[in-house]
Amino acid sequence: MATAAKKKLVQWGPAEVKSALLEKYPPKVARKRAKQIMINEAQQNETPELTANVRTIPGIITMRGCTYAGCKGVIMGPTRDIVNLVHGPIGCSFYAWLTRRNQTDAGPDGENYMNYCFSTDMQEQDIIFGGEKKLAAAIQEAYDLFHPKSIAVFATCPVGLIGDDIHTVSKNMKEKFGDCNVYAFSCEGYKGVSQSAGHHIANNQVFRHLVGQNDEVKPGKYKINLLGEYNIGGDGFEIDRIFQKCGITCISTFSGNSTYDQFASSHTADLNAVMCHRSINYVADMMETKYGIPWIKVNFIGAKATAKSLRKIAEYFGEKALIDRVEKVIAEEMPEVEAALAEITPRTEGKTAMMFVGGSRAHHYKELFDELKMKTISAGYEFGHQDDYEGRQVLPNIQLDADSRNIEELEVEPDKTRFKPRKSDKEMKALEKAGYKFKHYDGLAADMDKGTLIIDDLNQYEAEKLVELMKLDIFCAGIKEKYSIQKLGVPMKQLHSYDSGGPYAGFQGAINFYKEIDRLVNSKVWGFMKAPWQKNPELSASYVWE
Ligand code: CFM
Repeated sequence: MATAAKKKLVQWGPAEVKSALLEKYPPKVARKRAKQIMINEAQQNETPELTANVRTIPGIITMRGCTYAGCKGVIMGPTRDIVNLVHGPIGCSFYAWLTRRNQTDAGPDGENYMNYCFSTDMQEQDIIFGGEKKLAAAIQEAYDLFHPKSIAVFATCPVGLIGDDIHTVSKNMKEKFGDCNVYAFSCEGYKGVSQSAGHHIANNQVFRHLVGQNDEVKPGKYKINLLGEYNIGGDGFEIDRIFQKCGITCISTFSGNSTYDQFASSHTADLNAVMCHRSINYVADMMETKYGIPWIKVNFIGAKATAKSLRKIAEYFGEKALIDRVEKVIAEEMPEVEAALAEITPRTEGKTAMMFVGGSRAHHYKELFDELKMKTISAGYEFGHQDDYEGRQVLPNIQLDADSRNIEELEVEPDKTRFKPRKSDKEMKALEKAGYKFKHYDGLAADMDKGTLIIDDLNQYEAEKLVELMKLDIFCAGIKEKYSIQKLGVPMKQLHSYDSGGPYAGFQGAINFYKEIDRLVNSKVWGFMKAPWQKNPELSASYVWE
């Protein structure tokens, strides 16, 4: 144990690692990248230190996706009874078809279009002469075949370039049908610097066309919406199980295992619990302004975090019956979690991890590694904003660039008839006085140890360099990174798709995760791999003109 631990020790200090990452870049690129690599001080800054949500430097192999992916794939992808029709070349649909592992339960009505791939299949002649007629025909065809409640249309890059008016086409079809809500998303892939812009575009249209469409009051007590939970690998099923056990009514999940009606009646809930801050904070803010629903940040990744989030929800409602029931559920669920940890942590303690995922999981999954007594030595997001790294207190000091201004900000006002404060001013103040925080998120940096490296928009080159320099025990990212990391002799866990595993949320999910990580970090197979830099310590080359 002692010699193994010695061998694994981080041999380089963070400042040395940072300069080694930048060493090979041309000076201009190095200057830009330096601003996106932060040696963590774990301070709560008022002004952001790390640069984020900026364009990837051309030529760099980023881990990011496009704006269309963030809108069509991420926010709208898990909605089972809305036909998601892509206006564009077939590749955009094909490569987005069932690649994100959001699961769904087709429910008693059986209405589920998630396994279909709807596309207008744009051809050259549509690019030259315009594709609006083809889009109208495709909407008609989907309607005739399925009679869905709703059809969502998504723009791909060429649509914006040729100027097809997808909004007018959708509006006309909606009027023509009368019983099917049709609306469109201007989420062309190039619209923003990453998929994050697609989240914002999707949030705006979901708010405009879906939220508030059904005023019917749903049965149940303690009504919440869970925002930013996408049921990857069945996470949402585990969270729903826990909610049901606690007697908490989840009116709507945005958007794991969701239905049209859930969005339509989400404004009848009394609390918005936000899981993924990055992708859905816009909806939370807009619902608060328009309907008076407060929002809190929660996290159901990690057993302790799950317990904490449940207690936070119970405290908000403040009724003894709920508080007691939540405690009872936690007391019932935790022994199995603790037994698994007691068995596994002796084998995982002291091991090191790195996580580079989307815009919130690098933070959430740190909870699970903490529970395994593993150390997260470096982490970052593909497309997080500065508030996701350093906390929402930096929001007033974030300088908006042209790319961010390009994304529409909706003007929202309190609804004349439906705005209703869920708690009186006095009640809200009392909760805040007792330490309760609304509209609050501390971000990743606050939870990372001092001296760890926080890196935004990590790229292929830097990922390999980090592994070489820091000799870690497990690397977490996505499919694009998986095999290049494994070839370096380091186990790799996909935290987007979970490598066909999961769920990892809630209590049962935490146990699944502990077992999986135990298998990965303690497998001997990785020791047999030889990374290129182990075989040939340095490759040298020269340019032909040199
Ligand atoms: Fe939110 Fe997500 Fe994430 Fe995200 Fe995503 Fe995802 Fe992700 Mo992949 S919504 S930001 S755009 S938690 S698909 S379920 S895993 S990058 S960290």
